[in-house]
Amino acid sequence: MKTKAMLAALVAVVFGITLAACNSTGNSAGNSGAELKQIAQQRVGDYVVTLLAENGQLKQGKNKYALEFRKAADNQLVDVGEVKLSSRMPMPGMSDMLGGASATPSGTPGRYTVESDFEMRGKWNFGATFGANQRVMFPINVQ
Ligand SMILES: [Cu+2]
Repeated sequence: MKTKAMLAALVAVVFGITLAACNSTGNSAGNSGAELKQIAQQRVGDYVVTLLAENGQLKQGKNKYALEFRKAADNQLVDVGEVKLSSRMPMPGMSDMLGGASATPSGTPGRYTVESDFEMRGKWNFGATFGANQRVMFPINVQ
């Protein structure tokens, strides 16, 4: 009886671990396999816009990360057509430093792959224009 109970407990643990492993692979959306973590999120009209990066970090230099658009009502990913980006760093006493940034559809509607170049560490303003000229601006910290 005791052995049976222990065996049942073991089966439950193994099953739990398997489930957890399945969940984590299901959630990681990066094509390199590293887990994408949310950096910033904003609501704009009917949309929720989320910025995600591997390990939740943006680093000096070239970065590849993800931008997601969801309908606020049902939290489902939604295609928003062309997405235009701007990436600038306010510099004291001079004009903003610009970082090239582009968004391309990832293949999953509503999820875009972003490539950008941050020349310096520090605070950048990362903006996106989408849909019917809707705008979102994320203050981000580049490490
Ligand atoms: Cu700068």
